[in-house]
Amino acid sequence: MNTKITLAIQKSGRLNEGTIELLNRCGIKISNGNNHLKALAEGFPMEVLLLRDDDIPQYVADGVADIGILGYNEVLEKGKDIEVVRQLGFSRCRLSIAIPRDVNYSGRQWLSGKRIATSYPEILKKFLNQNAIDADIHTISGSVEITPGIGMADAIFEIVSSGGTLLSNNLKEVDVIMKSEAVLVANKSLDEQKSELLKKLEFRIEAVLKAQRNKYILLNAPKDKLNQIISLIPGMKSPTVLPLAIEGWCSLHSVVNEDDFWEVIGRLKDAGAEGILVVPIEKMVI
Ligand code: PRT
Ligand code: ZN
Repeated sequence: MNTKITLAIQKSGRLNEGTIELLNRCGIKISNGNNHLKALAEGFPMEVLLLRDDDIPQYVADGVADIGILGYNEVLEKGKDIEVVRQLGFSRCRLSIAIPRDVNYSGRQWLSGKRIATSYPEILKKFLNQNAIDADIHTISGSVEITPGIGMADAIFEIVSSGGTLLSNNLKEVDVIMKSEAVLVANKSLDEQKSELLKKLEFRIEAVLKAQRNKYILLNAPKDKLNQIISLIPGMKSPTVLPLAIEGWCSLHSVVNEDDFWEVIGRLKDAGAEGILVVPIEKMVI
C-alpha cells in the first residue's frame, strides 16, 4: 500500500495560491518550495508536479499525472479526454466578448465578418459555430485587451474577472459566453488504489468546501418564539437548544448557509432572537 497519487498543479500564477490554500485546509502540506518540478506532500500519499496550467490537461490525459487542478476554461480549450471530478470554488471568472466602449453591440450577429482576438481559440470557434457566425479568429497569447485599441481586432474574447482591464482599455463586456472556476480533473483510467486515494481526497475537499459555504450560528431566543426561530435555522439535523440561566430564554446553536445568510439574520432578529453570534466552521462532515 505504498501507492501515491500524482497531482499536477500550477507552478506559479493565479491558481497557485488558491490551490495551495485548499490543499492546506485538507491537511496536505507541500514541501520543497516553488523551484522544482516535483514536490512531496505531507499528510497524504501524494506527489505533486508543478507545471504551467496549459500543460496540465496533457499530463493528466497521458497518465503522467493522475489528477490535476486548473481552470475549467483551460480544460475546455485543450479538449483532452479527462474527467472533471468537481468544481473547487476559487479562481472564478468568465469568458466574454468585449468591444470598444463607443460601439453599439446589436446582438451576436454583430460579430459576423469581424476580427476577434483571443487566447482561447477553440472555445471561441465552438461558440461561433454553435451560433452560425462566420468571423476571423486572431489567436494571441497575451495582452488581448490592447488589440482593438491598436486596430488589430474589432472585438476580443477573453477572461474577465473584476472588469478593470476592460475598463482601462476602453472596452465593454457585451456577452458572457461561459463561466469558469478551478476544477479537479482526473485521468480516466486510474487503477483501484489510485481511485481509492482520489475518493479520500474528494472527501476532504468536500468537507472543506461545505465548511466554507456555511457558518455556525449561536443566539438567544425567548422560549415562546422557539418554534418560529427553529424553522428559520433548521441546521444539519435540528438545532441544539440549551436552557439559559434566565427564566423563559434559551440558547440555540445551528448552521446557516452563506447564500441566504443576511436574509436569515434579518428574519431571526424580527422573530425576537438576540445576541446572535456567527463563527466560521473549519471542517464539515455530514
Ligand atoms: O504560467 P501559466 O501558463 O501557468 O499561467 P497563465 O498565465 O496561463 O494563467 P494565469 O495564472 O494568469 O491564470 C490561470 C487561470 O486563472 C486562468 O486559466 C483562469 O481559469 C483563472 N483566472 C481567474 C484568471 C483570471 N481570473 C483573470 N482575471 N485568468 C486570467 N485573468 C486575466 C485575464 O486574462 C485578463 O487579462 O486578468 C485580466 C482580467 O482581469 P480583470 O480583473 O481586470 O477583469
Ligand atoms: Zn497558461
